[in-house]
Amino acid sequence: QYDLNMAYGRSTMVHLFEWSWDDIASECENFLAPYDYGGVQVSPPSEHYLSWDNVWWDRYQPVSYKLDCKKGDEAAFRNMVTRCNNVGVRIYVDAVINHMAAGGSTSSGSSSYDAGAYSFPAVPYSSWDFNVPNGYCSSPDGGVNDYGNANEVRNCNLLGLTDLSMGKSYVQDKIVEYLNNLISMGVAGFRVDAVKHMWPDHLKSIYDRLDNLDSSIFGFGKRPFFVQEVIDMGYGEPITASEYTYIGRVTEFKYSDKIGTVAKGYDQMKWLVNFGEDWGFMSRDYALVFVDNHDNQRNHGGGGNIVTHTSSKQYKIASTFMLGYDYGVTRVMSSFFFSDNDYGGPSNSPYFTSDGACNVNSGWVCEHRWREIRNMVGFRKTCEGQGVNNWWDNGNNMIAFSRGSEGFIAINGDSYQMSEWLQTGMPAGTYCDVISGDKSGNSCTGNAITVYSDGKAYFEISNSSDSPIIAIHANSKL
Ligand code: AAO
Repeated sequence: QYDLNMAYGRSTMVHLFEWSWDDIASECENFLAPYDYGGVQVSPPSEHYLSWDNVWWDRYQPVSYKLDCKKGDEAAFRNMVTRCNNVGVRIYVDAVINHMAAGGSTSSGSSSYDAGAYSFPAVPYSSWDFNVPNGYCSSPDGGVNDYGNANEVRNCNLLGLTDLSMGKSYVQDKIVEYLNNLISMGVAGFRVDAVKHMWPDHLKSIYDRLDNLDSSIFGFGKRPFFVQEVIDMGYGEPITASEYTYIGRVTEFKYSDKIGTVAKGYDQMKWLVNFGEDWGFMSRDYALVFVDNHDNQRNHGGGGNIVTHTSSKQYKIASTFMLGYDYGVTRVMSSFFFSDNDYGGPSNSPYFTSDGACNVNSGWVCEHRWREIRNMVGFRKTCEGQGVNNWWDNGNNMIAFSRGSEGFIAINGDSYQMSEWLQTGMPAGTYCDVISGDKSGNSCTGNAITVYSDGKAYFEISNSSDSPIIAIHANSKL
């Protein structure tokens, strides 16, 4: 199912990577709801192998489907879902259902397991429920080694992770139980992990058996949202993203690579005029897009030209374009600082500066709180349903466009100052630029832009600014 089931007009989710359930609940109330975020992708909630050295990826190694992970127990999870729903912010669960843990013996909860023997008694799964011990995997070492072999990719152990026999009705039953349990608590949908490693028809039978969402929150007959993680860079692997679009949305990894390529200056911004299907991306009706994700920001899968928070100017250019432009469902990444790719993040909660950003000493980056990004989430909400019009570029790296007559954005990615009169397509008036500040009562805390009766306005953007962008919209009008 492709619809996010978000509150009216909202369309952007944020991945609060490795945030605790308690911190997410507060963030929904204090920040996400007032700034028009529609939902949160949360890290996997299921009981998992617990590493001794605090790596983030131990959560991708389930031990059972109990909601007992290192960032909170079931009570905390339920409390988060309820508090977020109460302020109109949806929760999307990262569902790790392709496999169970690869090794280790300590779990985040109290369950014991023996990955070597394919034994996970807390589900329970036994060796009968896995592909490798039952001869369904043909690779000599039981691993996924050859992405050119679809059977191997789907029936062998990804990264040594014990691969479930998802064709078995018993295994499907257990997964359906797990997901339905989450639905009963009020979640709105799922980010499904490692989808390339599962057969589309197995996933379809599972999705079809899921309950409708809680009607007291979502209305009657609403189906869970799915975004399926398939890394398809278009490099000719036999498994493609398009095999999965008939059952739900799919991550468009090419978008992340290409927006990074442009933001880094390896391709001219003028070509963004038709960013989308014409670039070889999947239909916008199926795509979920992002500038970076938790894997490709640290070389853990995907690859390509990825921009991250570490190059803030490029990141702001890429993110404001993504949120301003009309393609796909948008997901904002929210990270913690790291130098070691395995580091699992701060144990303390985020804390904030007086202007609402995360204090860098807290260890949390909180890209979603950067003014340029959070205000473009509001821009996107205001412009929902409007097409891209009034495109302008200077033949190189300065671009501008409107969204119908609801919003207008100009970006200077060039090496000299932009000084241009542009047709905005907007009604006459004075608008606050939401990149340099906010609308506050009857004035702007940042720059103001005057749109004249002919729809034109003057845009001056310094190339040396770290945020070389101006954006105005109907709700930033004085
Ligand atoms: C950890 C250790 C492993 C150890 C394992 C078991 O790091 O060394 O073997 O435990 O003990 C996360 C971490 C993993 C971690 C795992 C379990 O990232 O490091 O393993 O938890 O704790 C493939 C999958 C894709 C997957 C990605 C990581 O297709 O689904 O690998 N992503 C998801 C999650 C991820 C998570 C898991 C799955 C597992 O988002 O966080 O892993 O639950 C090609 C293929 C891709 C493939 C990549 C792998 O892609 O097309 O499908 O992704 O290779 O690198 C470029 C790229 C290349 C790329 C190719 C595309 O050039 O460089 O990456 O082109 O054409």
